[in-house]
Amino acid sequence: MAFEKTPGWLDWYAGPSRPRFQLPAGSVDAHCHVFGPGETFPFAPERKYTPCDASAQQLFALRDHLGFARNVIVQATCHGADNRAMAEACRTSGGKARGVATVKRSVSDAELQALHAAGVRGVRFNFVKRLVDFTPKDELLEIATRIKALGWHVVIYFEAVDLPELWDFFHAVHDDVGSTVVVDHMGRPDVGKPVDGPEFELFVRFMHEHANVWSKVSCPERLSLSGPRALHGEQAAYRDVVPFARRIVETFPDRVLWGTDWPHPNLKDHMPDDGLLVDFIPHIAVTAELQRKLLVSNPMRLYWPEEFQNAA
Ligand code: 0GY
Repeated sequence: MAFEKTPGWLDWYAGPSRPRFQLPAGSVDAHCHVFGPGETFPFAPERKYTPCDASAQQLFALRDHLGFARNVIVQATCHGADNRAMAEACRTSGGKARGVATVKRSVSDAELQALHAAGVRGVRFNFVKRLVDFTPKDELLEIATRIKALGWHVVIYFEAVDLPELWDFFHAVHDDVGSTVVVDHMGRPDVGKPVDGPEFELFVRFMHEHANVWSKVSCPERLSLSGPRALHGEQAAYRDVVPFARRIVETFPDRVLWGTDWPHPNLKDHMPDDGLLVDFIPHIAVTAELQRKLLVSNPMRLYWPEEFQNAA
């Protein structure tokens, strides 16, 4: 089935540079997606955008080019709760990819088992209003309880202004259900505000008060107001994101993950060179030890616990 991309859609960057930063051996790109291809895995009728195709083979080629060993493939909203593209990508990875699914209350135990066999280890609850329709909290709590039995965790995506309203629900998932909770992109802080201002302080407090909340310190290209160019003689692209990500990495070194976010859905202004994104990492994880935790031991502990001892 042929799909027409959302007008103005930016395709992923086809000629990424080779990073100058050498990733530690065994590094995991812990947040990326596959889109379709639409001919094989049609996009969901309820989607809010129609992307370009971005296949598993193209993702694995990028993985090898950048120097990653593994991927965690997160279900993108354009596929709704149809996890076939993501699950098939995990299956064809030869054990080098795990997945995070989106499921509905109606999912059967057999379907959950099949996703587990494919490599899925978490579900994603999305609260970004431009991406998804509302799902009742009792449905999400029911899903969280069911997937806990499989040893899976819950990935949450929300924007910073919505954290106060969502706090009690996240607290229930963490404390009542007992799930590990992984936050996408640091809860999308407004990096135009101070890193020690009330909004980001609330996110830091959220992590302090919940011992099993983790954060992806990903997506500088999505959060940055200063953009990809190094300005005013400073070296880091996306430099306004550095203090936010660095603070989380240094405060919670054992609960952070990093991912490219390839193929970068819904970017409006520019499409990042994934090689340059990798070169951002040493600005936010400034020692070899922090880099090893962020890129190897933390994602291995969460997604490949059976191999974690070898990676630690
Ligand atoms: C991301 C961010 C976005 C999109 C999705 O599943 C998705 O559609 O996650 C976004 O538009 O902010 O993590 O890829």
